[in-house]
Amino acid sequence: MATYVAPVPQVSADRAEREVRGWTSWITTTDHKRIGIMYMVTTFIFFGLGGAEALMMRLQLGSPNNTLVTPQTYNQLFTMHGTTMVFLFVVPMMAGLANYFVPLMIGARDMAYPRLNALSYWLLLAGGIVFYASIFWNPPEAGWTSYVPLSSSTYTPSGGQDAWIYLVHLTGISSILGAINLYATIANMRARGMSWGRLPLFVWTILTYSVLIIFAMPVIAAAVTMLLTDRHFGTHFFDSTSGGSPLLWQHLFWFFGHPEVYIMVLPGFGVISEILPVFARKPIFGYKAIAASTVAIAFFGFLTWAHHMFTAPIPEAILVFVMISSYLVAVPTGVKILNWVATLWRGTIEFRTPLLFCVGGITIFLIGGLSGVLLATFPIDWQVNETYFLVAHLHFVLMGGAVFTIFAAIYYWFPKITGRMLSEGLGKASFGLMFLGVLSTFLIQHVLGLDGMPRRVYEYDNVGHLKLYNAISTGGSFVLALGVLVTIVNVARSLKVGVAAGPDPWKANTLEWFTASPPPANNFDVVPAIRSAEPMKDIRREVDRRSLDGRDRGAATVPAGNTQVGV
Ligand code: HEM
Ligand SMILES: [Cu+2]
Repeated sequence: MATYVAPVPQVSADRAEREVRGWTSWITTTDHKRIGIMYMVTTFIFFGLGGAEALMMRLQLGSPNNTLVTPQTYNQLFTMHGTTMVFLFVVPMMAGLANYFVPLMIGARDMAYPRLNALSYWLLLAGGIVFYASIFWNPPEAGWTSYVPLSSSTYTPSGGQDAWIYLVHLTGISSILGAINLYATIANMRARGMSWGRLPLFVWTILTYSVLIIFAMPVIAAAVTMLLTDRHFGTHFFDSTSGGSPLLWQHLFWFFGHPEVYIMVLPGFGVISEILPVFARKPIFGYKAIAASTVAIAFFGFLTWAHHMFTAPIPEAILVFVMISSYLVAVPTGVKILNWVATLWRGTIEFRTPLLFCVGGITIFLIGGLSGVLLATFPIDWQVNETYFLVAHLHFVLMGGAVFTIFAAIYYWFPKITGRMLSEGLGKASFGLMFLGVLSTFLIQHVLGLDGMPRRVYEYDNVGHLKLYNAISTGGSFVLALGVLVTIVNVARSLKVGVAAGPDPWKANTLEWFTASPPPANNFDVVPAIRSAEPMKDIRREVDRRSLDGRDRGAATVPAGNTQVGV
């Protein structure tokens, strides 16, 4: 393997040097990489809070008729937990990853609108602070779905519900601005030669994520505004006693809520599509099918919202339509999974931590997808609606599609962000604990649901196997938490003592590996022309060919990233 050392570009090094210093440089930054890091750190802290709330709930449910928390506190816990995980962890974590990596992967020097980008981050933080401030008064307690009349001023007059509304507003504006920014960046700032057919698959999913946000978020923004005026300004949009329609809330919420699921999992699918070919040492199988299935999932995702409302008074003909469109989503999803399997098939597989999290994530997601097909069959949904079967389903989907893929992304991209490798040993331990933790926490909940245990209850009687099953689930949640902790330790440790990564530790395919780790402020001094969907392979091949030729033509002809690039 030849090492090509490009001339050190003084200008960018100076600029990078000047920008790094001091905390004020962080709060005033418009650099997409720093904004990306702030997103990732902030959302991971919210993941910790949401996780602590989950553990408190699982402790309460650990034994029958437990009195650790009051019924009202339990309501507040599941509301805070669900809302935090969706609005303050997964969606903005994906925005953070996109922020950091989209410009690097397409060979751009920043996002299209850097200041708007900073605004998006600060709005997210403001939303989180407004929401969490409510724990000092009265946290919201109407669930992450805030169904009326539970969320009306009659049932929950407390300001916590209003804090929830502001959270949705602020994070919603943040997401919309971020999505416009990402879309503009991807549409306009790609390197020379990077046609749509050569766009990295992660970038395809972020493009789709952005379009979904732009279509879905305004709907929930309108809905929560109507809820706000119902609560405080005498309107009756959702008030059935004055001619309003509670069902309207459900339609508006789920018209946003179902696409929100794809907003949460599609970027994770993009991460999988980047990582599998690198660790199978083969090109991705079915690039076009995977890109097209992303768009297809997003399209069908807008037709299925009423599968969350199968028990509401809706004509059966419509339920049948919704059931069939929900099945249709499974088709492009299956296409993706088959292509991933084909990518691994006969590959020279290296079982490193990023790959383990991908394969584990696919497995977990698949279980959630299977129970999803069952739930989309409305006669089945009528039986298990609002039971732990649903709690199991949603956690399998989000754990596999979002949490595991986020961890895969952390292990894959940490070397790029920090210049240091994470420990493989700790990484594998973390993966093992988290995988076992998810299975033991949530598999048994399918049975709990079939046995009739309703969701959102703070206690249960000691009948049947409820005690045993709940104890297993609670035990599992602590194994899962321990697994997360191991990764936190791994990150903290590697920041200090991690082995230097160099620009391209995985011999990967996409352009972010062309520049130094961490990349300098301007990302690239020279952006190479793109000739395929795997530009780094082209570059490595080119360098090899030149060194075999025995003649090195120097910086003028071999495109080089920054400072020192060994390829
Ligand atoms: C860290 C592991 C996790 C554990 C142990 C856990 C546990 C729980 C528990 C006990 C509930 C309440 C069930 C009920 O009483 O109905 C719940 C609800 C929920 N969780 Fe999790 N959870 C975890 C991670 C996640 C993640 C990562 C997400 C999303 C990305 C998530 C999203 C939700 C949602 C949306 C609800 C429904 C809230 C509601 O009913 O309003 N959870 N979870
Ligand atoms: Cu749905």
